[in-house]
Amino acid sequence: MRWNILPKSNSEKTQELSKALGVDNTIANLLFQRGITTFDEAKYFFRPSLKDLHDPYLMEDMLVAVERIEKAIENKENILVYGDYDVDGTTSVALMSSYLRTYYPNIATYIPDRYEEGYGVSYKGIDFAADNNFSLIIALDCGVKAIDKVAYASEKNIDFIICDHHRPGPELPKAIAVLDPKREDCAYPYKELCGCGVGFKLIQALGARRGQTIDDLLLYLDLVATAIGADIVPITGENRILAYYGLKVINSNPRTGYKAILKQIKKEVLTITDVVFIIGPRINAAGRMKHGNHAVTLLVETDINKAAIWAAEIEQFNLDRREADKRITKEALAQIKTNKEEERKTTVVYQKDWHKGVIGIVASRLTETYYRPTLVFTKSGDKLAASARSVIGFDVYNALQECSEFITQFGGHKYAAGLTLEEKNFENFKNKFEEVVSRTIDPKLLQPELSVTMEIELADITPKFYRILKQFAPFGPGNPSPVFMTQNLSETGYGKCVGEDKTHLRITVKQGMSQYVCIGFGLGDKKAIACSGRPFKAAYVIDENEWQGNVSLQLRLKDIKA
Ligand SMILES: [Mn+2]
Repeated sequence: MRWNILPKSNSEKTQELSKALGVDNTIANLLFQRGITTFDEAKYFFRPSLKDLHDPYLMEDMLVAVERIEKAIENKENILVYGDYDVDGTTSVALMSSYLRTYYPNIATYIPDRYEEGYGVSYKGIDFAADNNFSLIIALDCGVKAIDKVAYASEKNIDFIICDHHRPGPELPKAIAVLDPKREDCAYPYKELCGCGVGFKLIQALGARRGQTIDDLLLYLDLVATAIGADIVPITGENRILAYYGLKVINSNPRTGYKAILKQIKKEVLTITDVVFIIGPRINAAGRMKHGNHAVTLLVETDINKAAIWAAEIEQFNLDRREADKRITKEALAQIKTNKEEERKTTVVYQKDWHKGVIGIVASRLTETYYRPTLVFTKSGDKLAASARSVIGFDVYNALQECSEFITQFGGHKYAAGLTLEEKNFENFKNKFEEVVSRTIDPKLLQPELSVTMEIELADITPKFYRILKQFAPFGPGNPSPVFMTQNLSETGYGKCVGEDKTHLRITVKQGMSQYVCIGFGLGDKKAIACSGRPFKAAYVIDENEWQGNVSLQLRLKDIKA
């Protein structure tokens, strides 16, 4: 791994900040790296406050959206809450439908089928609305580009309110309201909300007209925090406040569906990372293995006994997903080996019976072994379908565009894309993709990079230091968990490989008077470096380890080098 050590600022300003806050220079530096340079900014960061949430009416079209929903309720219209099958979509639908149902019964939900209808607003969904006498659709986490579909609905006398966070095209759909902070004409001060976040702003606006305050809406923040984590939006500004309070809800009194999920998991306090890796995959598994509706059903259920049944169902989808994911990854790795493709610049694998719902996850996994642009194909109808994943810094969407002569259809963005092609074009495509990537990729991008926040000495890790560090959470894009680096470490002599297949490394590092236990997941092959008797350097995250009720600090190793 390449270590990229972020620059450290030693200006007078960091010293001023460290004095003003009463923290050491390392903490002041960590704040500076995050753009926090004054006492007030530090206060906003360390003490997230619901009072700092923005007025929802600053969002373009908000008032029209609220008035249309109020009119629908007055006229006893049927309202269809529509959203995608992923975590952001299903949590959005659960949020909006459960909020509206607290005072209006004629609400139904609709999640498109991942395989039959695909991503976004579908004609089938609109037909469903028309056939069942719905006259208003609230679309969440999708719709900002659904120009033709909104027009089609309009012909059938169905109005649309769109709550999206994707970048709009040159033209907006002719909906009653298009709520999207990324609209160029939208003055909303924070642009990085997720779909569920935009939905939350709409219920905040609806609530304000009914005399509700933010305290009345806190119970919806468990959903918002989950969507923020799973949709990989920056955890900065308003998102950080929503995630912070959402985690509090999850850890104190979450909705019944969460209680049912968490009952099956032994974990006392969930961090945002836990939410992403424990709750996220379970919600997603419904859409991948069966149908996203199952996730919504669980998220809106208020009866604990019923919720337990839905949660068990979802647990099974997740187990199936995990098994498929493991098996397919193994088969794909074997394919790369058998075909002796280790030296290529791309990974392109295909097997006709791989589950379409997990090929994206498998593509991500394969990049852990062969760090290069990756495509995983399976058979879909009479065509082949693939999920693409890239490496940091390389635009796989552009690369696919250059191969378009062999592709039937493709879409996506810089790091993830999907495509279909004719089976007869597979080999040509595979060769062309390899040719394009080899020609255009900067070779250094093919080595994974580790972003190191700062170099410190082990003696810098004091209880106070760690206590403040914890208050940097919740971590995520825009506010990464700090990775530290320390040089001149020695190992105390009991280092060993641990875990079922001995792939993890457990060592104790020492520098001067300080020593810490370290765990390095997947770093078993670095034992020789650590235990050579010569000094080495390590990059790590500081972590808490709880064992038999005792909490101690440990270092979670990211990498070590001689
Ligand atoms: Mn989204």
